[in-house]
Amino acid sequence: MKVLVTGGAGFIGANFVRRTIATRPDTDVTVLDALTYAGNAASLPSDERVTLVKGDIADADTVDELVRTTDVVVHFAAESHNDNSLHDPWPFVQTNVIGTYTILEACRRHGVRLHHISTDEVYGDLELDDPAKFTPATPYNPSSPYSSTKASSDLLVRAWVRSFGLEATISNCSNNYGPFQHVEKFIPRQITNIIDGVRPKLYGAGLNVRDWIHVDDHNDAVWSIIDGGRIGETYLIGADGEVDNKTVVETILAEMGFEPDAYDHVSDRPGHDLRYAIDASRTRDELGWEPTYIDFASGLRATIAWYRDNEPWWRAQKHATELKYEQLGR
Ligand code: NAD
Ligand code: TDX
Repeated sequence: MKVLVTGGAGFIGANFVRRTIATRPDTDVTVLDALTYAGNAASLPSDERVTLVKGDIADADTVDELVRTTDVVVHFAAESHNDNSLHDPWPFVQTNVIGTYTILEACRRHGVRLHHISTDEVYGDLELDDPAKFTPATPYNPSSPYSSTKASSDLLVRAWVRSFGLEATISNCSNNYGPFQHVEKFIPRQITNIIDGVRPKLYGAGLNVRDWIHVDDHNDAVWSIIDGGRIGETYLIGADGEVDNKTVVETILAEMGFEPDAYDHVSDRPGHDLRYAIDASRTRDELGWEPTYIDFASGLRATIAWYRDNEPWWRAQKHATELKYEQLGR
């Protein structure tokens, strides 16, 4: 099988490529990635079954040629960071909306199967005491330029399935953690701050809840959907990993040998979503998928060890990332 992975030099995409090469000997991978600030060729395995093409998903000619010669497209490429979207929304509209449109048109032209990767943030947020979780029937209600452009891309995929008979599936996953995540994101930012002797930074009171899942569990679910998912369906992916941000920071500090209160509160993110929570029962019941990283603390411990052991991978990004945050006052 030939798989085209867009955004394969980013966090989740690179882990997907690594897992695919390790677990599916019959599959060759082509990565299409623009290598933006978030992409890193060094995240990819060196393997003759992996080819990296540097290019933009909104470039119709490049996309057409690659889609024409593949069996399935797994579409990860996106601008992915909420804080950046609040500072400058345009790249989010360009990549997440126009880029997805370009991928859809190429898949339509060549009759190629698409799996579209999306996020639980399309559903907006939940109250802390709401017993409900997001399901595939939850109405879309995105809050930020990031989540609204991801919601837009999902709606385009749904329309291409209905109107043009495109063979596509969608997954909406909760917050991922694990190796190769950019140091702008919450968990790697705090781990690398602590390594650098800087106190972790908690937005607002730190009561916001995220539903953490290990990136390998996400990617295993993606393969389950490609292998057995029903065309046109939306699958939610989550591992019942709800934790508030304050507890995450305290756990990281304790794991790294510091007092759990050795962090600072900084100004809150505008429009900050309060809580995300996924009901993944369709994905579990229909596809038999189960997460394997059940214990968040041990997954965090392994992630901390990875950042300690792989400083050359993240060091080059750290200074510029913290300069951006300084300008945002966070
Ligand atoms: P990331 O920012 O780490 O990686 C994105 C990758 O896409 C980078 O390699 C970047 O170079 C590439 N890219 C950006 N614009 C491009 C363009 N125009 N053309 C080609 N390549 C381009 O993001 P991530 O965290 O790995 O997220 C991957 C996908 O998963 C996104 O679609 C995101 O919405 C979704 N998602 C992420 C999470 C999470 O917790 N990180 C959770 C659910 C869903
Ligand atoms: O320094 C920080 N301090 C802090 O308290 C940072 C960077 C974040 N936070 C908070 C904000 C969020 O409540 O931590 C939480 C997680 O923040 P991010 O890592 O920026 O993730 P989030 O905004 O929840 O979005 C992530 O999950 C869903 C990904 O970035 C998205 O791509 C994905 O769709």
